[in-house]
Amino acid sequence: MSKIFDKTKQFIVLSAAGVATLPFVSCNEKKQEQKPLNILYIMCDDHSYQTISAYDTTYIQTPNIDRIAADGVRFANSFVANSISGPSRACMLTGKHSFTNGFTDNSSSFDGSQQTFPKLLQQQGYETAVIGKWHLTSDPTGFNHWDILIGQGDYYNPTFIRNGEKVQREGYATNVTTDLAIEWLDSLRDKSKPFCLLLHHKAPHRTWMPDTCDLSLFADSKFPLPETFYDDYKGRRAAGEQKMSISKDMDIIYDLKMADKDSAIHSRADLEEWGRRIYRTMSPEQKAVWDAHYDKVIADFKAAGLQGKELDAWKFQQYMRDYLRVITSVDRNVGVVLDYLQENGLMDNTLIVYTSDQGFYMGEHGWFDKRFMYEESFRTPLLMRLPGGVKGDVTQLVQNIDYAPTILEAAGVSVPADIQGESLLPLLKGEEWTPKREGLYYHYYEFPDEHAVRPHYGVRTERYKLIHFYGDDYSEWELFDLASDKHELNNIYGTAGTEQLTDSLKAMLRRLQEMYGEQQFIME
Ligand code: SGN
Ligand code: CA
Repeated sequence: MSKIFDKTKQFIVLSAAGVATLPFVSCNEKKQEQKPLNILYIMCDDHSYQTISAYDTTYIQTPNIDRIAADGVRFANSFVANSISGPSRACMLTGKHSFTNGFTDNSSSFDGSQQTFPKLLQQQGYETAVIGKWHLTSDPTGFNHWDILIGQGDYYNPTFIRNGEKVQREGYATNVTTDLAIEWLDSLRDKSKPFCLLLHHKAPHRTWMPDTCDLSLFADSKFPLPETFYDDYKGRRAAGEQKMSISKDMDIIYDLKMADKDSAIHSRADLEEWGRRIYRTMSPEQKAVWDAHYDKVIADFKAAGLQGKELDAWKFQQYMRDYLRVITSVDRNVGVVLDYLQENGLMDNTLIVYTSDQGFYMGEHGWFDKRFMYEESFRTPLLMRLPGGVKGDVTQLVQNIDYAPTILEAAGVSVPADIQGESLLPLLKGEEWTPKREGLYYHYYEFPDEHAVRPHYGVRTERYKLIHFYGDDYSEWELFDLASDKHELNNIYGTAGTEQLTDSLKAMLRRLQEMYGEQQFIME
């Protein structure tokens, strides 16, 4: 933990209600008031750490998200337990691995009768809300207020379900979600209670549709192709079999918006049909602005007649432009919420979290999407700003099952013994932290839909990663030394000299599976 600045003048104490409070020093520093700790948890869908400037400045500046990092902790090694939306959200809510919380893939339905951290906070007197993407199929439980998108939700004029009632709302999803959050913070909640708000943007999920005001951004940018864009997947069978390649699977019409008016461009039949329908929720005014931008791009694309690697490179550039435009809107909207907290005196008693439901491929290995235990999708951005906490980088390996115990402990609510994650609060306060787990356990289950990534589980330590891809008549092990092979191109499983290392990682994997109760997945 490198501490840039340590504000240890403030201490967390417990109020009579059992809720954590921070001593508050008024402007003239004479009067001491006790303020309970609020929670603002912002989570985007598929927001890669590569596109947050607090992590990486290659592609974009995100000054507002960076405000959270600048005034708090940036987790430099933050990971998920299962790199896909619903499962990831269930891990985050319960503090438990997928197998334990029962939501293993996106076709699952969340058992809302189980323990979650919002429910525990609510029982201790918190006012709780979830606004935006939910994606857990069953209705939210443990929230005083919920206003959620249906499934993935639409980018334009999306329909929300507010406490059970469907309401279609005009506008762009990221702006609308922010407005609903501010409305709840400002006028719907019971202000006599501390709050816990889960603000879940659907952006920047596929198909990366920008707000009309951001369409012209990045038009002239040329983004560098990732080093591994033309990966040949040698020695990594499952990586070679996926269907999430920019070259082969990213659709010109559906993903890259080349839905020309004279229907001269064609792509995969089902995706072409969907691609021509992604505008169905737009108003004529929104569509007119959209067309004024894309019609020209479509005309240029047709005229260029690109093939092969030139077409691949064009697809990458177009993907990046749309994705980064969507991020620009996310960042602007994060700024709106931070400004609201600032203007309403809530900065000094609110824990602010920024994260994503998983990482995302920005062309690394030639891919979009997530799912694999490889670094870009196993990692996820994580920034936490605790009033009175430290600022700087945390380098220890942390995981999204740790969020629930961290938030509970910060709120002064006791952490139930069955939670599998470990509280990161000591790290936010600049204290020593030694996790009970020896390494990170990961398990991805969804197959074959939608991107043909084989189910796999594995363990990651600071230096090594061992993965087992499995299925009927399918068993492939991969071992990487991240110190010498950060892009995970060289599978050293089964090579001479790795026997002892492999045995010790397999033994660690077994111990982790035993600790988390998933022994039936131990395979040879
Ligand atoms: C949709 C997307 C997939 C994506 C999954 C899961 N297809 O099905 O590309 O992998 O969601 O994403 S789309 O045609 O509907 O855009 S997740 O983040 O929600 O798990
Ligand atoms: Ca996601």
